[in-house]
Amino acid sequence: MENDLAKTAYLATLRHLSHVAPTIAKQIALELQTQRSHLKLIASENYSSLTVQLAMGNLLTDKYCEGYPHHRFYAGCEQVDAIEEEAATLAKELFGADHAYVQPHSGADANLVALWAILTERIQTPFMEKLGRKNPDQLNSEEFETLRQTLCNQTLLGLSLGSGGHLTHGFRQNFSAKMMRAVHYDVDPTSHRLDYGKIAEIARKERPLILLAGYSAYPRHIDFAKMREIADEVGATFMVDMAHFAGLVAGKAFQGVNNPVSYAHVLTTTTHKTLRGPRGGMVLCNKEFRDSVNKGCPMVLGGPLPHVIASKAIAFREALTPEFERYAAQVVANARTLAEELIKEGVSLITGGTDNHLVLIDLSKTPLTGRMVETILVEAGITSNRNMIPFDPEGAWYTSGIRLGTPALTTLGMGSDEMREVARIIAKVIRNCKPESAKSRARATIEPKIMKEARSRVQALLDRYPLYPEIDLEEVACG
Ligand code: DSN
Repeated sequence: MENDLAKTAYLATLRHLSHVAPTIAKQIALELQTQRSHLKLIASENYSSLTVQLAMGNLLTDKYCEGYPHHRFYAGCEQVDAIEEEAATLAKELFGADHAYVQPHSGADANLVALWAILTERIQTPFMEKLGRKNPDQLNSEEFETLRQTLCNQTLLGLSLGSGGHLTHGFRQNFSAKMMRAVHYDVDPTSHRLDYGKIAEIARKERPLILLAGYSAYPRHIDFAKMREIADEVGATFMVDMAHFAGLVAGKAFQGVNNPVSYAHVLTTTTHKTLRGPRGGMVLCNKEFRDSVNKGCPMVLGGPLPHVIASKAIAFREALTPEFERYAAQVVANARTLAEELIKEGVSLITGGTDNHLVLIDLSKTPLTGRMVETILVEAGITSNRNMIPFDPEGAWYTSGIRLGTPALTTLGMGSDEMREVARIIAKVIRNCKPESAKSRARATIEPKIMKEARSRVQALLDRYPLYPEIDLEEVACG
């Protein structure tokens, strides 16, 4: 995938670090070794290209550029303006969006910017207009307090954390539930799928300012046309958090009513999951929200990271290629094969399968918790994460679920045969795993013979699909 120049530059950087900061270089090398010795099945992770990584290591990190292109609070932003405009233009082309704001440092930050922009456009602006003032600075204390209370009392309706939503979708311990009045919809208790009739019923009762769709752990498609209809019926702004599946949208694996871009007023995403870019976030929106979204920094965010924005531009360019479309289709095909084989092997899945890149194993009918299985799988050389299943009796720490995702293994080049082997290894580990004691919800045991077999089968897969084969750590001499 990478050319010789990228390899040379990457190795030179590591070699340099090993001279000037051996402890840091050593941890980077160890991280590579760890990632090389495990099958990465964390649904929200991926492997970015060496070029995406290299683009972040430069002097752009030294530049302050609060504001947005051609409207900055610092001098000397001409180059940063050009880079940010290029990244935004590529993002718009990739997703077919009216406007792209590429500054958010993460998906959570992107969500904050989006919520704030919607509150600004829909509540603050009309409030100011009614009083004949331009901005909140011109309000007296009493008026400002009324504005503040009005903003806080607006309703956000999103998928509950337990049903696969995200912390920033109004989870009570998160800021999103304190800046607004948060209410939730759940998945159906039996099918574990979204029930659009029920969502419409809740929306009619709650009259939300914002209807939010999107997930971190929901293995099925969302019908965004239906969600938009609900939003329109109750006069809500429709926001979609596509952090998990943005790469599947960009790569055209999600089309029609499953592609949210033409249905949502505002969309948010991370750039490092299925999209395979640098760690970061982004907001897409229609023209109505553009001006408020652009003011995300400095009103919501700290200073932009121009070196990361440069890398986002590289990633968007990579995602505009036919190779990326093939990748996105394979991510979905691999998840489906993984799910089918797990079921064949007797593993229970939430909703009985998947439409996207993730699979949610249901351990609730076993004596195991997600915490136990997560730990045992890491010993076997598989990284995944424990995750709540809908209405989880074990809560968020121990959980009754394991979330698996195919974006990273697909990047390595794995296909259906490999997914079947991965499923069989995981199923065998789960079948042979037992709680360590009646009291423990965290620790499990497994026969050493089974563990040894699992490890060697994992290693056989890793040997065939090496991570960053261009990088020879011996050459770097930082170990
Ligand atoms: N941490 C991300 C995930 O794993 O889904 C969401 O924030």
